[in-house]
Amino acid sequence: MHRPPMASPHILLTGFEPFGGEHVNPSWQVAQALHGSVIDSLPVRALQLPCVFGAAPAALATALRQRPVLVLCLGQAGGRRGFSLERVAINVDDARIPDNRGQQPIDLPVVLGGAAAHFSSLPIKAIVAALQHAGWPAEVSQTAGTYVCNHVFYALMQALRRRRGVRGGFMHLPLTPDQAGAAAGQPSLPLAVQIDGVRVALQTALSTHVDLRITGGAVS
Ligand code: PCA
Repeated sequence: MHRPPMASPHILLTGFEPFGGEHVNPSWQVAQALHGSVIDSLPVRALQLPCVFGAAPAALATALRQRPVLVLCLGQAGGRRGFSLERVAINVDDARIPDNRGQQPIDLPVVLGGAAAHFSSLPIKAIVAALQHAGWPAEVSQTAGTYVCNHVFYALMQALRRRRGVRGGFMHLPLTPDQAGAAAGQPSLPLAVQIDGVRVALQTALSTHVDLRITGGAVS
């Protein structure tokens, strides 16, 4: 009888294909660089997601069937200075620009009838603290936007509600210096720093079971 291969414990790390006129996306460059590395005895498996509403969570759902023990989804956020640990995914798609298939949903739910929002289950404060301790810019972000990243983040947390013990969340990354947006004046962070930062974030997520109680709030 044919049996599917046993899912072995691993970390799932996703990044996106380029979008919005850029030729690269640091989120995929970082995920690709860490593919195959081992963190706390767990191998990292990288997966590239299309920047497409619907297709991106579908690809993620297939990878979740392989039973990762930790899931970190990465995305590019032009304009952000450092590592942005997303606190919350909201149940709204509202695209400012079309996705890579030309879809531009406006004010549609990610999941029909789903909760208004889902929180990250990563220790976001501890990760921010670890990144800052290493000397890199990092902050808690109160919004992942309303484009494909928030869409994937919401779908991830919706799926993980039924996976006890599996933690997941989303981190936005700044541009790298060689991107068009950086040439146009947006802040950037070298790719090597982004790779090191994501490795530290994964290590911290695995070693922290109760998040730090330090402020990451914003007044507005
Ligand atoms: N960033 C976009 C989608 C893909 C990506 O890398 C976003 O922030 O929604």
